[in-house]
Amino acid sequence: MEKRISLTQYLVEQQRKHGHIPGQLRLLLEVVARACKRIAISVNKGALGEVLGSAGSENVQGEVQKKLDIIANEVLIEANEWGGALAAMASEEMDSIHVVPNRYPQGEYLLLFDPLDGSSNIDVNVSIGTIFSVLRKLGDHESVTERDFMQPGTRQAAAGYCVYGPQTTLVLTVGDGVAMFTLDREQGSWVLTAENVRIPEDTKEFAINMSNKRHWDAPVTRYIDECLAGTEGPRGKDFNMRWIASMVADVHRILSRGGVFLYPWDKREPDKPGKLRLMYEANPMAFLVEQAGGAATNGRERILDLQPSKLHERVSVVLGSKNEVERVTAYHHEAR
Ligand code: AHM
Ligand code: MG
Repeated sequence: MEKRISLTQYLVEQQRKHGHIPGQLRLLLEVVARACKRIAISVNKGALGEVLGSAGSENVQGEVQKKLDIIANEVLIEANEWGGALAAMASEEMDSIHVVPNRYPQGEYLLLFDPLDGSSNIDVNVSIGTIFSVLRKLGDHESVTERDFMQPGTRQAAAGYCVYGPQTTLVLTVGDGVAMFTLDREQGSWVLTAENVRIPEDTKEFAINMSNKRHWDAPVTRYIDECLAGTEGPRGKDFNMRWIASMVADVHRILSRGGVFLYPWDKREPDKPGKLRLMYEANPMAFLVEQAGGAATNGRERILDLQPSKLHERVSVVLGSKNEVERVTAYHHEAR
């Protein structure tokens, strides 16, 4: 039988090989992975665990919270606050940051997460996930504030997601390529199942919510119309479309076989740059995609270069196969 490599072994080897994952970061990633395991158990129980349906509350962004949104948020906070690696956390489900209480030691990292991404899929038994991003707290000041989180995505020390699908898979980067770990439920362990993940530069598959077509900006309409024109059109090839409505699951497909994902700005909410959140959705996904040889922009600029100005900032997202992302981005620049 082939030798199985666990998440712990992978991280220890990364630490030895490059010396760039400090012990605290390694511990933190293991704790996040453990929390994802607990969330996976709740997700799997479904109706039997009374975890489905709405919680009857709204988050800071005015979205109805599902029971699992809240459960996943609590699991992540509880698992992470006592470990000593973190100074504070931020989440899609919390208005402001959660500073590690003084009864625990303060660490040097900041953790951001979308505890349960793709919430609209929870009750219909379709893939959902957890997305996370790790930043380092800069400076040696004691108290931590929201300002400490305002760092561009290039500063991420690690990022990843866990997809709760037919398999539970943890996908991770510490800035040295992308690795995937599948949860072995019998053993309760994460087993390395893909390393040095690469996204093909070209693709014939796009992911966008087509029902918003009438609200898009001209460059997005141009790009999608050209894909839809198939062999007769300027692209000279047929395209396939997929839309899971869980960014985690759509990005997982793209990391597995290529493709391009778009959630662009649209006219429904002209004052918002997009639907997805920069700091705990777009940034971690952009880091993973770039580490796998793909690209990620907001239509004009590289996502990882954007300087955030608030925790729940929104952004347009175009990510995936490099040549397609460059094409969409060029269309935006041409239209300027
Ligand atoms: P959520 O974090 O509240 O679940 O929202 C984000 C999700 C993404 O996972 C997904 O790509 C998108 O919203 C789907 O949006 P839509 O329902 O407009 O297709
Ligand atoms: Mg989300």
